Amino acid sequence: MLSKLSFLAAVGTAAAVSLNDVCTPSYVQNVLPAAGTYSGITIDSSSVSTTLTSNYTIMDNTFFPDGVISFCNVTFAYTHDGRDDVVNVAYFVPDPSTFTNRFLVTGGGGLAINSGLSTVSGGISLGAVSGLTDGGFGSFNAQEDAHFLLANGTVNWENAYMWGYQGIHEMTVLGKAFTKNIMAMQNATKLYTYYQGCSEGGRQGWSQVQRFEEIDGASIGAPAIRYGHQQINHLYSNVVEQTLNYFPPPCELTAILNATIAFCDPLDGKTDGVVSRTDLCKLQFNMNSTIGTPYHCAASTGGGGMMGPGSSVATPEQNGTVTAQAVAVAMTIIDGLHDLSGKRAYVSYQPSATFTDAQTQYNNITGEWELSVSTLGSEFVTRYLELRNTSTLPNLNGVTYDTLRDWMYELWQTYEDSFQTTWPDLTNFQKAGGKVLHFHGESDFSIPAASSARYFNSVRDIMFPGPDYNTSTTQLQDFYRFFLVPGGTHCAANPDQPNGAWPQTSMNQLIDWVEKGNAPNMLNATVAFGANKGQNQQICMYPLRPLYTGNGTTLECVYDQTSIDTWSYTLDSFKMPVY
Ligand SMILES: *[C@@H]1O[C@H](CO)[C@@H](O)[C@H](O)[C@H]1NC(C)=O
Ligand SMILES: *[C@@H]1O[C@H](CO)[C@@H](O)[C@H](O)[C@H]1NC(C)=O
Ligand SMILES: *[C@@H]1O[C@H](CO)[C@@H](O)[C@H](O)[C@H]1NC(C)=O
Ligand SMILES: *[C@@H]1O[C@H](CO)[C@@H](O)[C@H](O)[C@H]1NC(C)=O
Ligand SMILES: *[C@@H]1O[C@H](CO)[C@@H](O)[C@H](O)[C@H]1NC(C)=O
Ligand SMILES: *[C@@H]1O[C@H](CO)[C@@H](O)[C@H](O)[C@H]1NC(C)=O
Ligand SMILES: *[C@@H]1O[C@H](CO)[C@@H](O)[C@H](O)[C@H]1NC(C)=O
Ligand SMILES: *[C@@H]1O[C@H](CO)[C@@H](O)[C@H](O)[C@H]1NC(C)=O
Ligand SMILES: *[C@@H]1O[C@H](CO)[C@@H](O)[C@H](O)[C@H]1NC(C)=O
Ligand SMILES: *[C@@H]1O[C@H](CO)[C@@H](O)[C@H](O)[C@H]1NC(C)=O
Ligand SMILES: *[C@@H]1O[C@H](CO)[C@@H](O)[C@H](O)[C@H]1NC(C)=O
Ligand SMILES: *[C@@H]1O[C@H](CO)[C@@H](O)[C@H](O)[C@H]1NC(C)=O
Ligand SMILES: [Ca+2]
Repeated sequence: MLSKLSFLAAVGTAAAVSLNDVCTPSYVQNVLPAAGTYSGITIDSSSVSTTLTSNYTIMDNTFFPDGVISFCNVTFAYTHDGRDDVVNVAYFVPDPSTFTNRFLVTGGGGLAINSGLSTVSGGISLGAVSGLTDGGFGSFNAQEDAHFLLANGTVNWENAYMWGYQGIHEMTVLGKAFTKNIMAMQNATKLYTYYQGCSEGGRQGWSQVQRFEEIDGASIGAPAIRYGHQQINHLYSNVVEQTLNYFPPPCELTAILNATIAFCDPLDGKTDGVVSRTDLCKLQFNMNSTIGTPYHCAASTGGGGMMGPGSSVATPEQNGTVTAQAVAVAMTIIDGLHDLSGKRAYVSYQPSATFTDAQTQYNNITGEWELSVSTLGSEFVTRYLELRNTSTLPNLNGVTYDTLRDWMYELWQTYEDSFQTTWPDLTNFQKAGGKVLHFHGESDFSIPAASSARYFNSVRDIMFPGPDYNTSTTQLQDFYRFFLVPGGTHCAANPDQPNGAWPQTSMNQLIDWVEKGNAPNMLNATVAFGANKGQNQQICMYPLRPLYTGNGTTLECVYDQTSIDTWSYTLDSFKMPVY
């Protein structure tokens, strides 16, 4: 202890400690979090590793502007006392001369608990020590599902809770202590702690905001919250196809999508290929009008379908006209899951999102397009409900809309306290001064934009039940602001609507809010590709909606009750409230 303090005093007095100086195992061993920083956790100081990286280039990153950074990748392992496990954490340390008293917590995506360099690198460019964890899954690249079962029928619940919220929480608490030590911060100096993540990383962000007060500001994109509903919903498009007994060639659905974008683009007052008002699109576009539209897609040699990674089977030229059956499939998908008695069970994608879950596969023996069960959805039936070590369902025989509703209910109940992540009371976080900047691509094909709008409104209803809509919304926006990103797809700018801008600098705005009190009324966004790459656009704060006047020259954020109402759904297929 004495030697550690004198060591810190020594480095503290040095005029300048360089990145080179701190990037050694012996330096790091002296600045590890003190024993007892996290009750029940013991750090293995012999596990420390350090790797220096100079002049790493960030380019075309969805969530951070371009830049060149240098950093030290510090890793160490810890164990949970009484459990013979190993959890690895990594902290990416900027040059001490560029440190800004910030720590960035990062999450993963899909079934990964971290995103490697792609998110921490942006933290470095903001002068933050930036952390990630392996969740105890064996390595930084391990996927959670590979370790979810100890054997068929036996859940590794430790893994489940580490994934649900605990792993990132532990990494946060240890990382804050480590950051203060390695940067020789004075006790009184505030260490600003941020979170950034999208999709599963967005869910992981909410898991922290809902339970803990460690984070000062969270930038959360398209979170995979309401996990049970969300994951089973990936099977809904397939069940629609099966129920209506029509398996559209991918090109036919793309033709419907293209016609939807063409019709709905100008409804926002600006003809730019971007559907900035999917709500008006829902209200005004009748997909039946696309019946008879000719379509053509060239043959492919395999390795990926029209609408994302499909089977590797070579597909023939697709040439035809849009059928009434395909339109019925598309309309039923957009309408969202209802049980067999007609009660609504879940929300769906906005019109203008690609029909990715509906992807069919070509059978080169029969020459027909047929059902291709979404593995994103099926794994939650086989592994997470049936506890079988496989991610694929061979078919959906006997599966009805009621079956999907029941699967949602079972997953919700089973994982309510680990994965579901919809706790709507954020009072403790708010009281601690925390801020959330939440956004969602309006044309998201994987997590419905309406899912985020629903959670925003659930928090409003639970936290501010008394006041009227406008008043409660304003009270909520004091610490939690939500933005729909026009044209945006799943956690990214959208190649189908290339003139739409993506909020690449949301972290800067969050920092400005947390550290200077400048709450963002609009989100700053940048066009990611196409002829207008680099162009700046501003994004309206929900529930206000964009509307261009002056032939597309002037953006207004308007209050439109009819449009607001399209984002509200009664999920009366469930007796319990679905937040
Ligand atoms: C990093 O870039 C700087 C500025 O261009 C240069 O001076 C330095 O030598 C580079 N460092 C390494 C390790 O390449
Ligand atoms: C950080 O270092 C660890 C240990 O050497 C390594 O496994 C990991 O891949 C590194 N991370 C990155 C993003 O380079
Ligand atoms: C699950 O299957 C994978 C791939 O076949 C295998 O590597 C793994 O050991 C299995 N896990 C269990 C718990 O049986
Ligand atoms: C910082 O806080 C710790 C724990 O409260 C205390 O032991 C230590 O003496 C303080 N250091 C300084 C420099 O104030
Ligand atoms: C849909 O629109 C895209 C982008 O304009 C185009 O590349 C594609 O060929 C169109 N597909 C169909 C089937 O209309
Ligand atoms: C679309 O066409 C179907 C079949 O003709 C019909 O049942 C449905 O009401 C139509 N929908 C709209 C919105 O016009
Ligand atoms: C059918 O697809 C399979 C799998 O890609 C391939 O091996 C086979 O050659 C194809 N057969 C024909 C007739 O194209
Ligand atoms: C598509 O099919 C129609 C009708 O069979 C035919 O007239 C047209 O030439 C075909 N187009 C292409 C590009 O193959
Ligand atoms: C575990 O379940 C999978 C999927 O049902 C099956 O393929 C595998 O054989 C089972 N393993 C054992 C040891 O029973
Ligand atoms: C709510 O606020 C909007 C402006 O943001 C205003 O247009 C609307 O009239 C208000 N509604 C009520 C009921 O006050
Ligand atoms: C807003 O985005 C533009 C690019 O679209 C960028 O140049 C500018 O620095 C950003 N502003 C802030 C405050 O981050
Ligand atoms: C409106 O804007 C479009 C696209 O910039 C332009 O082609 C058109 O001439 C404009 N119309 C008027 C009436 O200014
Ligand atoms: Ca438009």
